[in-house]
Amino acid sequence: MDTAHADPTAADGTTEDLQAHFEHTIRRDQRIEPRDWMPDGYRKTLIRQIAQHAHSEIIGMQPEGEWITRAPSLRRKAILFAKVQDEAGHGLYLYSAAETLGADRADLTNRLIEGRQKYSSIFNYPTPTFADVGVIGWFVDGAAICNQVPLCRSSYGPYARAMVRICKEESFHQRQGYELLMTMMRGTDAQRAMVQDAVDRWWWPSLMMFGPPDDNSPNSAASMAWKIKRHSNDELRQRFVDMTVPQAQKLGVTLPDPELRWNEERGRHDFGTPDWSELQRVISGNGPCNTQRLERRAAAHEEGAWVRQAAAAHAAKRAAHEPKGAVA
Ligand code: BYC
Repeated sequence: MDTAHADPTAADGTTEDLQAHFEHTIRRDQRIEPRDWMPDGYRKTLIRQIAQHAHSEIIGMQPEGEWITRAPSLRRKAILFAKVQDEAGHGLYLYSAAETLGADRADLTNRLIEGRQKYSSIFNYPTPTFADVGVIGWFVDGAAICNQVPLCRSSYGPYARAMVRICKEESFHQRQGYELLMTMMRGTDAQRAMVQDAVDRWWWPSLMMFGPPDDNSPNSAASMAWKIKRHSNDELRQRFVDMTVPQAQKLGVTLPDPELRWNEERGRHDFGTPDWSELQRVISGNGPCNTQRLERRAAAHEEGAWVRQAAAAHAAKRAAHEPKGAVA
Protein backbone atom coordinates (compact mmCIF):
# COMPACT_ATOMS: atom_id res chain seq x y z
CA MET A 1 0.00 0.00 0.00
CA ASP A 2 1.20 3.52 -0.78
CA THR A 3 1.34 4.86 2.76
CA ALA A 4 2.14 8.39 1.58
CA HIS A 5 -1.31 8.51 0.00
CA ALA A 6 -3.23 6.46 2.54
CA ASP A 7 -6.24 8.13 4.08
CA PRO A 8 -5.39 8.78 7.71
CA THR A 9 -9.03 9.47 8.66
CA ALA A 10 -8.73 6.99 11.45
CA ALA A 11 -7.05 9.86 13.27
CA ASP A 12 -7.12 9.38 17.01
CA GLY A 13 -6.78 13.09 17.60
CA THR A 14 -3.02 13.42 18.16
CA THR A 15 -1.50 16.43 16.43
CA GLU A 16 0.44 14.12 14.09
CA ASP A 17 -2.75 12.37 13.00
CA LEU A 18 -4.59 15.64 12.51
CA GLN A 19 -1.68 17.06 10.53
CA ALA A 20 -1.58 13.91 8.39
CA HIS A 21 -5.32 14.14 7.75
CA PHE A 22 -4.97 17.83 6.79
CA GLU A 23 -2.15 17.05 4.36
CA HIS A 24 -4.10 14.15 2.89
CA THR A 25 -7.07 16.46 2.25
CA ILE A 26 -4.84 19.02 0.52
CA ARG A 27 -3.08 16.35 -1.54
CA ARG A 28 -6.41 14.99 -2.80
CA ASP A 29 -7.55 18.51 -3.77
CA GLN A 30 -10.40 18.37 -1.30
CA ARG A 31 -11.54 21.37 0.71
CA ILE A 32 -10.65 22.34 4.24
CA GLU A 33 -13.78 23.55 6.04
CA PRO A 34 -14.07 25.81 9.12
CA ARG A 35 -14.55 22.96 11.61
CA ASP A 36 -11.60 20.95 10.31
CA TRP A 37 -8.30 20.97 12.15
CA MET A 38 -5.72 23.13 10.37
CA PRO A 39 -2.15 24.16 11.17
CA ASP A 40 -1.75 27.61 12.76
CA GLY A 41 0.31 28.84 9.80
CA TYR A 42 -2.45 27.91 7.34
CA ARG A 43 -5.07 29.75 9.43
CA LYS A 44 -2.84 32.81 9.82
CA THR A 45 -1.98 32.99 6.13
CA LEU A 46 -5.62 32.71 5.15
CA ILE A 47 -6.72 35.42 7.58
CA ARG A 48 -3.92 37.66 6.27
CA GLN A 49 -4.78 37.17 2.60
CA ILE A 50 -8.58 37.20 2.98
CA ALA A 51 -8.49 40.30 5.22
CA GLN A 52 -6.22 42.13 2.74
CA HIS A 53 -8.54 41.09 -0.04
CA ALA A 54 -11.63 42.32 1.86
CA HIS A 55 -9.93 45.63 2.70
CA SER A 56 -8.99 46.04 -0.99
CA GLU A 57 -12.61 45.69 -2.04
CA ILE A 58 -13.77 48.27 0.50
CA ILE A 59 -10.96 50.79 -0.11
CA GLY A 60 -11.36 50.04 -3.84
CA MET A 61 -14.79 51.69 -3.72
CA GLN A 62 -13.16 55.10 -3.31
CA PRO A 63 -11.28 55.81 -6.56
CA GLU A 64 -14.29 55.07 -8.76
CA GLY A 65 -16.84 56.21 -6.16
CA GLU A 66 -15.50 59.74 -6.58
CA TRP A 67 -17.08 59.76 -10.05
CA ILE A 68 -20.63 58.75 -9.06
CA THR A 69 -21.79 62.35 -8.65
CA ARG A 70 -19.95 63.46 -11.79
CA ALA A 71 -20.79 60.62 -14.22
CA PRO A 72 -21.55 62.05 -17.68
CA SER A 73 -25.04 60.50 -18.04
CA LEU A 74 -27.75 58.82 -15.99
CA ARG A 75 -26.88 55.48 -17.61
CA ARG A 76 -23.19 55.75 -16.68
CA LYS A 77 -24.13 56.85 -13.17
CA ALA A 78 -26.43 53.83 -12.66
CA ILE A 79 -23.76 51.42 -13.94
CA LEU A 80 -21.07 52.93 -11.75
CA PHE A 81 -23.33 52.92 -8.70
CA ALA A 82 -24.06 49.22 -9.20
CA LYS A 83 -20.37 48.39 -9.65
CA VAL A 84 -19.30 50.20 -6.50
CA GLN A 85 -22.10 48.49 -4.56
CA ASP A 86 -20.89 45.12 -5.85
CA GLU A 87 -17.46 45.92 -4.41
CA ALA A 88 -19.02 46.57 -1.00
CA GLY A 89 -20.73 43.18 -1.32
CA HIS A 90 -17.42 41.48 -2.15
CA GLY A 91 -15.87 43.01 0.95
CA LEU A 92 -18.70 41.61 3.07
CA TYR A 93 -18.45 38.05 1.70
CA LEU A 94 -14.72 38.16 2.35
CA TYR A 95 -14.99 39.49 5.91
CA SER A 96 -17.51 36.68 6.53
CA ALA A 97 -15.03 34.13 5.14
CA ALA A 98 -12.35 35.55 7.50
CA GLU A 99 -14.79 35.20 10.42
CA THR A 100 -15.12 31.46 9.76
CA LEU A 101 -11.42 31.28 10.70
CA GLY A 102 -12.02 32.98 14.05
CA ALA A 103 -11.14 36.54 12.99
CA ASP A 104 -13.27 39.39 14.28
CA ARG A 105 -14.50 41.84 11.68
CA ALA A 106 -14.34 44.90 13.97
CA ASP A 107 -10.75 44.00 14.82
CA LEU A 108 -9.85 43.61 11.12
CA THR A 109 -11.37 47.01 10.35
CA ASN A 110 -9.36 48.60 13.18
CA ARG A 111 -6.17 46.99 11.88
CA LEU A 112 -6.84 48.47 8.44
CA ILE A 113 -7.58 51.95 9.77
CA GLU A 114 -4.49 51.89 11.99
CA GLY A 115 -2.33 50.85 9.03
CA ARG A 116 -1.51 47.44 10.57
CA GLN A 117 -3.02 45.46 7.67
CA LYS A 118 -2.49 45.99 3.97
CA TYR A 119 -4.81 46.51 1.03
CA SER A 120 -4.00 46.41 -2.67
CA SER A 121 -1.45 48.98 -3.84
CA ILE A 122 -3.57 49.75 -6.91
CA PHE A 123 -6.14 51.78 -4.97
CA ASN A 124 -3.57 54.38 -3.96
CA TYR A 125 -3.56 56.06 -7.37
CA PRO A 126 -5.79 59.03 -8.26
CA THR A 127 -8.69 59.08 -10.76
CA PRO A 128 -8.51 62.54 -12.37
CA THR A 129 -10.71 61.79 -15.42
CA PHE A 130 -13.73 59.64 -16.30
CA ALA A 131 -11.50 57.49 -18.52
CA ASP A 132 -9.95 56.23 -15.27
CA VAL A 133 -13.27 54.56 -14.47
CA GLY A 134 -13.07 52.65 -17.76
CA VAL A 135 -9.41 51.74 -17.32
CA ILE A 136 -9.98 50.50 -13.75
CA GLY A 137 -12.71 48.21 -15.10
CA TRP A 138 -10.54 46.97 -17.96
CA PHE A 139 -7.15 46.64 -16.21
CA VAL A 140 -7.89 46.36 -12.49
CA ASP A 141 -10.93 44.09 -12.76
CA GLY A 142 -9.13 42.22 -15.56
CA ALA A 143 -6.14 41.65 -13.26
CA ALA A 144 -8.53 40.67 -10.47
CA ILE A 145 -10.08 38.02 -12.74
CA CYS A 146 -6.66 36.54 -13.64
CA ASN A 147 -5.74 36.41 -9.96
CA GLN A 148 -9.10 35.30 -8.58
CA VAL A 149 -10.38 32.66 -11.01
CA PRO A 150 -7.71 30.22 -9.72
CA LEU A 151 -8.73 31.18 -6.16
CA CYS A 152 -12.13 29.55 -6.86
CA ARG A 153 -10.10 26.32 -6.47
CA SER A 154 -8.36 27.49 -3.32
CA SER A 155 -8.14 24.79 -0.64
CA TYR A 156 -10.19 26.70 1.95
CA GLY A 157 -13.90 26.13 1.25
CA PRO A 158 -15.48 29.45 2.33
CA TYR A 159 -12.83 31.50 0.47
CA ALA A 160 -13.15 29.43 -2.70
CA ARG A 161 -16.96 29.66 -2.67
CA ALA A 162 -16.93 33.44 -2.09
CA MET A 163 -14.62 33.72 -5.12
CA VAL A 164 -17.10 32.05 -7.47
CA ARG A 165 -19.67 34.80 -7.11
CA ILE A 166 -17.06 37.56 -6.94
CA CYS A 167 -15.48 36.41 -10.22
CA LYS A 168 -18.84 36.45 -12.02
CA GLU A 169 -19.33 40.05 -10.98
CA GLU A 170 -15.73 41.05 -11.77
CA SER A 171 -16.18 39.73 -15.25
CA PHE A 172 -19.18 42.00 -15.76
CA HIS A 173 -17.15 44.89 -14.33
CA GLN A 174 -14.34 44.29 -16.77
CA ARG A 175 -16.71 44.30 -19.74
CA GLN A 176 -18.39 47.53 -18.62
CA GLY A 177 -14.96 49.20 -18.37
CA TYR A 178 -13.96 48.05 -21.82
CA GLU A 179 -17.31 49.10 -23.31
CA LEU A 180 -16.94 52.56 -21.74
CA LEU A 181 -13.47 52.91 -23.30
CA MET A 182 -14.73 51.67 -26.69
CA THR A 183 -17.38 54.39 -26.57
CA MET A 184 -14.82 57.06 -25.71
CA MET A 185 -12.49 55.85 -28.50
CA ARG A 186 -15.35 56.39 -30.98
CA GLY A 187 -15.70 59.97 -29.69
CA THR A 188 -13.53 63.07 -30.11
CA ASP A 189 -9.72 63.42 -30.26
CA ALA A 190 -9.83 64.79 -26.72
CA GLN A 191 -11.67 61.69 -25.50
CA ARG A 192 -9.19 59.37 -27.23
CA ALA A 193 -6.30 61.29 -25.66
CA MET A 194 -7.99 60.94 -22.26
CA VAL A 195 -8.18 57.15 -22.68
CA GLN A 196 -4.52 56.89 -23.76
CA ASP A 197 -3.44 59.04 -20.81
CA ALA A 198 -5.35 56.81 -18.35
CA VAL A 199 -3.86 53.67 -19.95
CA ASP A 200 -0.36 55.16 -19.58
CA ARG A 201 -0.93 55.89 -15.89
CA TRP A 202 -2.57 52.58 -14.89
CA TRP A 203 -0.54 50.00 -16.86
CA TRP A 204 2.46 49.61 -14.54
CA PRO A 205 0.50 49.85 -11.26
CA SER A 206 -1.82 47.13 -12.66
CA LEU A 207 1.14 44.80 -13.24
CA MET A 208 2.22 45.47 -9.66
CA MET A 209 -1.15 44.26 -8.34
CA PHE A 210 0.10 40.68 -8.80
CA GLY A 211 2.69 41.22 -6.09
CA PRO A 212 6.50 41.16 -6.06
CA PRO A 213 8.44 38.92 -8.47
CA ASP A 214 8.57 35.23 -7.55
CA ASP A 215 12.15 35.38 -6.30
CA ASN A 216 11.11 38.05 -3.80
CA SER A 217 7.71 36.76 -2.67
CA PRO A 218 8.14 35.49 0.90
CA ASN A 219 4.63 34.01 1.25
CA SER A 220 4.33 32.17 -2.06
CA ALA A 221 6.05 28.87 -1.23
CA ALA A 222 3.83 28.06 1.76
CA SER A 223 0.66 29.39 0.11
CA MET A 224 1.26 27.26 -2.96
CA ALA A 225 2.10 24.13 -0.95
CA TRP A 226 -1.18 24.62 0.93
CA LYS A 227 -2.97 25.26 -2.39
CA ILE A 228 -4.28 28.59 -1.16
CA LYS A 229 -2.54 30.15 -4.18
CA ARG A 230 -2.57 28.01 -7.32
CA HIS A 231 -0.17 30.02 -9.48
CA SER A 232 2.83 32.22 -8.78
CA ASN A 233 2.73 36.03 -8.95
CA ASP A 234 4.85 36.09 -12.14
CA GLU A 235 2.74 33.44 -13.89
CA LEU A 236 -0.46 35.41 -13.27
CA ARG A 237 1.20 38.67 -14.34
CA GLN A 238 2.22 36.99 -17.61
CA ARG A 239 -1.35 35.74 -18.19
CA PHE A 240 -2.66 39.25 -17.67
CA VAL A 241 -0.23 40.70 -20.23
CA ASP A 242 -1.06 37.99 -22.79
CA MET A 243 -4.79 38.58 -22.29
CA THR A 244 -4.60 42.39 -22.44
CA VAL A 245 -2.33 43.03 -25.44
CA PRO A 246 -4.89 41.96 -28.11
CA GLN A 247 -7.61 43.91 -26.29
CA ALA A 248 -5.42 47.05 -26.43
CA GLN A 249 -4.91 46.55 -30.16
CA LYS A 250 -8.65 46.24 -30.73
CA LEU A 251 -9.30 49.33 -28.65
CA GLY A 252 -6.63 51.32 -30.53
CA VAL A 253 -4.40 52.30 -27.62
CA THR A 254 -0.71 51.61 -27.01
CA LEU A 255 0.61 50.06 -23.81
CA PRO A 256 3.48 52.16 -22.37
CA ASP A 257 6.21 49.51 -22.50
CA PRO A 258 8.88 49.69 -25.24
CA GLU A 259 10.00 46.12 -24.39
CA LEU A 260 6.55 44.63 -24.97
CA ARG A 261 6.60 42.19 -27.88
CA TRP A 262 5.37 38.75 -28.91
CA ASN A 263 7.95 36.00 -28.32
CA GLU A 264 7.36 33.31 -30.94
CA GLU A 265 9.49 30.72 -29.15
CA ARG A 266 7.78 31.08 -25.79
CA GLY A 267 4.36 31.63 -27.32
CA ARG A 268 3.92 34.50 -24.86
CA HIS A 269 4.71 38.20 -24.65
CA ASP A 270 7.98 39.55 -23.36
CA PHE A 271 7.56 42.70 -21.32
CA GLY A 272 9.57 45.18 -19.25
CA THR A 273 10.21 45.11 -15.50
CA PRO A 274 7.89 47.12 -13.27
CA ASP A 275 9.54 49.58 -10.90
CA TRP A 276 9.55 47.38 -7.81
CA SER A 277 10.75 50.24 -5.61
CA GLU A 278 7.51 52.04 -6.45
CA LEU A 279 5.50 48.99 -5.31
CA GLN A 280 7.44 48.93 -2.02
CA ARG A 281 6.82 52.66 -1.52
CA VAL A 282 3.09 52.34 -2.14
CA ILE A 283 2.72 49.22 0.03
CA SER A 284 4.54 50.92 2.88
CA GLY A 285 2.07 53.81 2.90
CA ASN A 286 3.80 56.34 0.65
CA GLY A 287 1.78 56.14 -2.56
CA PRO A 288 0.01 59.20 -4.01
CA CYS A 289 -3.32 58.62 -2.19
CA ASN A 290 -2.59 56.33 0.81
CA THR A 291 -3.27 59.00 3.42
CA GLN A 292 -6.46 60.18 1.75
CA ARG A 293 -7.79 56.59 1.37
CA LEU A 294 -7.25 55.69 5.02
CA GLU A 295 -8.60 59.02 6.29
CA ARG A 296 -11.80 58.52 4.28
CA ARG A 297 -12.15 54.95 5.54
CA ALA A 298 -11.66 56.09 9.14
CA ALA A 299 -14.20 58.91 8.72
CA ALA A 300 -16.79 56.55 7.20
CA HIS A 301 -16.24 54.12 10.09
CA GLU A 302 -16.82 56.88 12.62
CA GLU A 303 -19.89 58.20 10.81
CA GLY A 304 -21.33 54.66 10.76
CA ALA A 305 -20.91 54.12 14.53
CA TRP A 306 -24.58 54.89 15.22
CA VAL A 307 -25.67 52.16 12.77
CA ARG A 308 -23.53 49.55 14.53
CA GLN A 309 -24.82 50.68 17.94
CA ALA A 310 -28.45 50.52 16.75
CA ALA A 311 -27.93 47.06 15.25
CA ALA A 312 -26.32 45.79 18.46
CA ALA A 313 -29.16 47.22 20.58
CA HIS A 314 -31.75 45.64 18.27
CA ALA A 315 -30.01 42.24 18.42
CA ALA A 316 -29.78 42.43 22.23
CA LYS A 317 -33.50 43.30 22.50
CA ARG A 318 -34.46 40.42 20.24
CA ALA A 319 -32.29 37.99 22.18
CA ALA A 320 -33.90 39.12 25.47
CA HIS A 321 -37.40 38.40 24.11
CA GLU A 322 -36.63 35.07 22.51
CA PRO A 323 -37.58 31.98 24.48
CA LYS A 324 -34.51 30.12 25.74
CA GLY A 325 -33.20 27.55 23.26
CA ALA A 326 -35.16 29.06 20.32
CA VAL A 327 -33.53 28.66 16.94
CA ALA A 328 -33.65 31.72 14.69
N1 BYC B 1 -0.56 45.50 -2.82
O1 BYC B 1 4.75 37.20 -0.54
P1 BYC B 1 3.83 38.01 -1.39
C1 BYC B 1 -10.42 44.10 -6.67
C2 BYC B 1 2.24 42.28 -0.01
S1 BYC B 1 -9.60 43.98 -5.16
C3 BYC B 1 -0.36 45.49 -1.48
O2 BYC B 1 3.88 37.78 -2.86
P2 BYC B 1 1.18 36.88 -1.20
C4 BYC B 1 -11.20 45.28 -6.99
C5 BYC B 1 1.78 40.93 0.51
O3 BYC B 1 0.51 41.05 1.11
C6 BYC B 1 -8.48 42.68 -5.47
N2 BYC B 1 0.39 44.56 -0.85
O4 BYC B 1 2.35 37.87 -0.81
C7 BYC B 1 -11.79 46.03 -5.99
C8 BYC B 1 2.89 40.57 1.45
O5 BYC B 1 2.76 41.34 2.66
P3 BYC B 1 2.48 40.64 4.11
C9 BYC B 1 -7.42 42.49 -4.48
C10 BYC B 1 0.93 43.59 -1.63
O6 BYC B 1 0.07 37.10 -0.25
C11 BYC B 1 -12.41 47.23 -6.30
C12 BYC B 1 4.12 41.14 0.76
O7 BYC B 1 3.65 42.15 -0.11
N3 BYC B 1 -6.97 41.15 -4.74
O8 BYC B 1 -10.31 43.22 -7.41
O9 BYC B 1 1.70 35.50 -1.38
C13 BYC B 1 -12.49 47.67 -7.63
C14 BYC B 1 4.88 40.08 -0.02
O10 BYC B 1 4.10 39.56 -1.12
C15 BYC B 1 0.74 43.55 -3.02
C16 BYC B 1 -6.53 40.31 -3.79
O11 BYC B 1 -6.42 40.67 -2.65
C17 BYC B 1 -0.04 44.56 -3.61
N4 BYC B 1 -0.26 44.60 -4.93
O12 BYC B 1 0.72 37.38 -2.66
C18 BYC B 1 -11.95 46.88 -8.62
C19 BYC B 1 -6.27 38.90 -4.27
N5 BYC B 1 1.40 42.47 -3.50
O13 BYC B 1 1.04 40.21 4.07
C20 BYC B 1 -11.32 45.68 -8.33
C21 BYC B 1 -5.90 37.94 -3.18
C22 BYC B 1 1.99 41.88 -2.46
O14 BYC B 1 3.41 39.46 4.22
N6 BYC B 1 -4.52 38.10 -2.79
N7 BYC B 1 1.72 42.55 -1.34
O15 BYC B 1 2.71 41.72 5.11
C23 BYC B 1 -3.47 37.47 -3.41
O16 BYC B 1 -3.65 36.78 -4.40
C24 BYC B 1 -2.10 37.62 -2.80
O17 BYC B 1 -2.24 38.06 -1.47
C25 BYC B 1 -1.16 38.59 -3.60
C26 BYC B 1 0.18 38.68 -2.85
C27 BYC B 1 -0.89 38.03 -4.98
C28 BYC B 1 -1.74 39.99 -3.68
